[in-house]
Amino acid sequence: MGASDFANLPHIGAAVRRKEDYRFLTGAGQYTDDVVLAAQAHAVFVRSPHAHARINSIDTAAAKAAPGVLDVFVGSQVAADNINGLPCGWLITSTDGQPMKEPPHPILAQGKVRYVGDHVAMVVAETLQQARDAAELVAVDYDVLDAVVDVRDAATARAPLHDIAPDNHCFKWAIGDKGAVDSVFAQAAHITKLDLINNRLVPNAMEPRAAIGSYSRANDEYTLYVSNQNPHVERLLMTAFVMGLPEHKVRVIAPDVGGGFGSKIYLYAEDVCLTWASKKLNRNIKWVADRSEAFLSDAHGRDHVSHAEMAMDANGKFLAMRVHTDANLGAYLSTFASAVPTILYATLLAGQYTTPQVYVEVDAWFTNTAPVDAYRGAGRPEATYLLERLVSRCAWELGLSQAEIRRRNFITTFPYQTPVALQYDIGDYPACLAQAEQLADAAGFEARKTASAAKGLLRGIGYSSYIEACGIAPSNIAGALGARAGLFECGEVRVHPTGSVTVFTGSHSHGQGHETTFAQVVAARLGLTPDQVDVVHGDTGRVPFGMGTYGSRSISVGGAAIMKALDKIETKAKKIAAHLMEASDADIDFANGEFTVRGTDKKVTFGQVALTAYVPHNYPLDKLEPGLNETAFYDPTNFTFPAGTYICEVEVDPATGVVKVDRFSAVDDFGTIINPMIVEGQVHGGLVQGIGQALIENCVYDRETGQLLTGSFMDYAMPRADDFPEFKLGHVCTPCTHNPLGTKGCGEAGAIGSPPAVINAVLDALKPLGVKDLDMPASPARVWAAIQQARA
Ligand code: MCN
Repeated sequence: MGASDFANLPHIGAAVRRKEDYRFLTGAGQYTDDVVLAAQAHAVFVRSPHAHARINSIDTAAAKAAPGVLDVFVGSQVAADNINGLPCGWLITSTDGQPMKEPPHPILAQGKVRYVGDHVAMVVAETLQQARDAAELVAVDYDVLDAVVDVRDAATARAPLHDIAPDNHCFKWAIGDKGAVDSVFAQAAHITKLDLINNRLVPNAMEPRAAIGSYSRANDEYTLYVSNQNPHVERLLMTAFVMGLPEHKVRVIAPDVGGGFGSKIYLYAEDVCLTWASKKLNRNIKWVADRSEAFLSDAHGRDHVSHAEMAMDANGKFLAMRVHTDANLGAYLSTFASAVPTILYATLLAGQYTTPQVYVEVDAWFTNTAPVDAYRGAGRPEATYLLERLVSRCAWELGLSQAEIRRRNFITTFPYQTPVALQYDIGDYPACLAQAEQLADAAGFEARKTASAAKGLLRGIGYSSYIEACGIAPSNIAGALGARAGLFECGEVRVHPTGSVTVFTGSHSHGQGHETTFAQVVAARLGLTPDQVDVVHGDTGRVPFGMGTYGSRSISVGGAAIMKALDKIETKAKKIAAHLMEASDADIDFANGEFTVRGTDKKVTFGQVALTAYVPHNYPLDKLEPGLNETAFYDPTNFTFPAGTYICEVEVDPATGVVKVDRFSAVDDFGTIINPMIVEGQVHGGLVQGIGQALIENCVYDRETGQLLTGSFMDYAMPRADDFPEFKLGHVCTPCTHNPLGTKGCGEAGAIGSPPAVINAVLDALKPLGVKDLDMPASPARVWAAIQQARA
């Protein structure tokens, strides 16, 4: 079935209410902490209070003797059991001929701690309170070392973190033709330059990380319940790389998960510790992070320092771009960390524009901070922020409008090969910009600006035209870019005798509504209602295989795997229908849940075929197996490329520096939309995170001591509903050309496109005062200081 036929099926494009919401809204969700196993003990982790220190000794005697304590574990015990460190550097290699530095990332610290919150010991006790009390009794003798937290200080730090990286440098990665770019720059009519920082963020899922390790002596099997987006990969990493266990002896269950935003796609040390210790103690062991632990030990996001330059002709046509980025990796190389500032970042820096030459160089550094890895958008928000800030600055320097410079440079013919490896299959960027300007009433901006001025306020308008690569998978493309492993997705469709269906998917839903949208896809294909389709995910014991959810890949890769399984179901079901109607397979048509014999009025329903598959009657066993159950794996040929234009309007109070987002319009192209209500919710969520980054969210470590200064919601500001106007959303639809649904991912777009729109708006407002630059977050203090500096 082609993507255009698919888009016209019933249930596709329908705002079906989320099936999963009944259990969430009635308190019937089952999160990891809701799982209570027999004789469950509790773990508490002793964490480093220092950013960088040598461990002289760890004395666990008093803790072990404390009431209720079952045991206290330290790094040497883990190592003695041949448990390896966490896998790192999974995806990319250096491009400068030097090997990427892949220092060990021990499950529990060995000899040294490298960030505040690093795992030192695990206490297991009968109750949580007993474990907490005992953790206080673990005495660790540290020699405190100098710490470095800012990527700009990494190379000159006095005490390097890892022996194998004496200058704290992890890898260099470059893409594009440097020679060609430099020669264009040498002759360009105009060059615009920009230095900028992409601020570090803490993911802050509503449900903090949690896990339960469980071991069954009866069959020598482990079960790990874990709040994770990626259960099969978690199992693969844990068995193949860390614990050396046969995979079939470990079951990973990620039940309901209260948000992940990318921070739950990796294997964490706690998960390994709990699994390992469950056998040692022959007990089920639960650990639930408290919010402070989450701040300290969840992988953080972003943290880039970049310099960018655009070479243009006199008409503002982009000729070449060059970028240098220093990426902060934190204390260890987290599982996907090397992919974030490389494949997922540099390859997107061509944006929506025809810039013929782009060269990007990335240096990645270790610092005494929590590891940095994927966070909603992972690399693509950093690329969009840099490029869209640069483009608006180009416009201002050339005296063009933010819309005009974009229009002059938009790609308009497809497929389009960028100079940084990607081939965009389809899009309509001018249409997105035009619709966004309409929604935003861009024409009325000047009048609103005058009205704001009358109130003593400054009004600014900011544009951002983003593109992202979603549907993270294409093994061939990822491999060509240096990835060590490809990605795909798996789906199984099990038709039951009564004609209802269970779908088993390797995608994981932790807020995205897959139980509804995937059911819509199956119902549309088989002529059922979404209620007749149940979706199972998040359990390696039930789902054949999976690569999980991140990179807005689920509908376009996971959904496509299900479509492939449905193709197989349809082929087999047609054979059964042919048998029932005594016709040839080739003469059977299937539509709206009915099989018909072409040119006759003979028909049988999907339900009749399903029943026959399991209750065969005169079945042609020589040609057909009973059952109606198919599995498929799907590895796409390309990414999907959602794109859009966002326009933000702000009012700034020059007396206080307070920025108010007054209007925000977002037009996206997600190809075919399965469920517009869910997509709208995804965009809202992304926008809130992106605008949060632009205005208030900021993870700050003390530059001297390496202490996390923003370690709670008292200091790390989260956006709230009343910080936002009602978003105006619009859509352009150019269906993806290479997946059977025509979909493009929508889960990250809002977080990717919005930060530069906001900052461009703030800078536009402050232009009359002479403010040219501002880093995120544009907090009142920062904006006020920038105004004072410009006035001075
Ligand atoms: N969808 C649709 N039509 C489209 C595209 C998507 O109806 N053209 C639907 C999908 O069927 C799915 C939802 O929209 O129900 C999101 O789909 P998709 O864009 O494929 O993204 P994923 O499901 O792979 O979700 C991942 C993405 C990412 S990478 C992050 S980070 C993120 C996000 O989704 N984290 C989230 N959204 C989140 N939402 C919540 N509530 N919690 C998180 O942790």
